[in-house]
Amino acid sequence: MPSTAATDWLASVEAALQRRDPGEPEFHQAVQEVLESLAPVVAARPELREHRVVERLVEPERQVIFRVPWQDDQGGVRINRGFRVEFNSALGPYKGGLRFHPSVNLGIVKFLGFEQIFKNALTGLGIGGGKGGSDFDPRGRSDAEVMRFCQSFMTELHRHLGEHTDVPAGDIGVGGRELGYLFGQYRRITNRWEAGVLTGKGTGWGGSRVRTEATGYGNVLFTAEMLKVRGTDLEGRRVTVSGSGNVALYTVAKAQQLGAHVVTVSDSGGYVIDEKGIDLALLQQIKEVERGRVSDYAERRGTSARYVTEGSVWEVPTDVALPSATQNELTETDAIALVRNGVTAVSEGANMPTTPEALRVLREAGVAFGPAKAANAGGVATSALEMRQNAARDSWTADRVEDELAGVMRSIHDTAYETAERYGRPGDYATGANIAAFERVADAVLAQGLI
Ligand code: NDP
Ligand code: 2IT
Repeated sequence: MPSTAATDWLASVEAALQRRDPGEPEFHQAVQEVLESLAPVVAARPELREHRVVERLVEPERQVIFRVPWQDDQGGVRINRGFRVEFNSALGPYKGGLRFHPSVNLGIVKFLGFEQIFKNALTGLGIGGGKGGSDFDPRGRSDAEVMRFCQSFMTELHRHLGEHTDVPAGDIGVGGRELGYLFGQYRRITNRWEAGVLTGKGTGWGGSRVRTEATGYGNVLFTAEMLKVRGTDLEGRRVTVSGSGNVALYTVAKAQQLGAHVVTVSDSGGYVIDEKGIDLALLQQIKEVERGRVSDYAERRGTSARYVTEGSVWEVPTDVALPSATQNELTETDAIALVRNGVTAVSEGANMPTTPEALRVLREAGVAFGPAKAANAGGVATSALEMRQNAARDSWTADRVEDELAGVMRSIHDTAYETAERYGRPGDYATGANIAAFERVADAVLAQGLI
């Protein structure tokens, strides 16, 4: 099939999807970003169209939506909505995090689940793609309220899970505390010690060392690989980071270990610019112990730090930008500002933080761009290592896990880089990652028949 026919056909698949699943803009955006890359593959392999592999990949295998009733500390009845989208299990059990945030809806869970299929394929490990969550807002809730919510959520979700079936982990609003409550309730309902049913567990009860750090560490390692190709490294580089949650904190940590000068973090209220460099110990105390805000950091840090509530963190001049908060947080205007200020690399710790318009600006300017499904795959890869440890009833040292993580990130980098070259798009990691991941999943789907 000529490439233009392939492009037209992919556009028709996308148009059908938009008609069939209206009101899911983030899902459409994620699908479009992948399909845009696939014309050369579809043109070269007619069996993909004949067996309708692309149409099958954009349709989740199963979607579960459920009511989550719980009681607040005043005795009031609260109702939230729970989701689990089991997107694709051609390569292994559904795997992907749970997000608790008021913005969560089916379209957002589907975008995250769709991305997860390809991210997980890139790790080279045996994990399928899924995602879940709730519109529950943990902010301002007591530990007891979070526990009751998690118990109610798991009371429904447990029937869909299993170490060989579907294995959730954390995402926005779901960290160690929530995973503890979720695991406790799963164990209580099922009467099984089934460690491999959730990842990101505490290291004292089945969790892998370095899982907490893995997403941020992995994104910095991926960035270092991209810089290496360009004959440089992170030593002495000025770095800006957005977010101040799990991914952001360990992005700051690893960037600093590699000699970078990290000057920003943010949250939904604003950002902090700290010209002396982020004091990680203070930030961790405020975020991980006190569950505070970046404004508290600015207050306690002294004169080097300033809290800014106007404009965008991406207006701060930088060599390397690492968005680590949420989807569509880096817009076209932001990309123009970054390029004007001389950015050389942007790598996505968050899922889909860069809008399509912003990506176009970065591409045209020749900025090295690490797409989320490659750059932030260190978290889920380490989850797969946690599953491996659980299956063997084993517990690896931090050094061993970090070595494996570094190996996975290098391999993802090289796969994306080489695939982009092979398809005539040198340096285009986004296209390389999409094609390499799609081919791995598509081959498995084709081999397993009409399922
Ligand atoms: P956390 O809940 O730990 O932190 C989220 C951070 O992002 C907070 O600083 C939060 O600020 C900010 N944020 C969230 N939503 C918004 C919003 N709508 N606008 C502005 N800021 C926002 O989550 P994680 O660090 O785990 O996740 C961050 C990103 O990384 C997400 O895109 C997630 O999907 C992705 N990711 C996470 C992985 C993991 O292992 N945890 C793995 C791979 C990707 P505030 O407190 O004000 O809401
Ligand atoms: O987006 C992601 O890759 C995650 N939130 C981590 C998923 C996982 O199963 O570790």
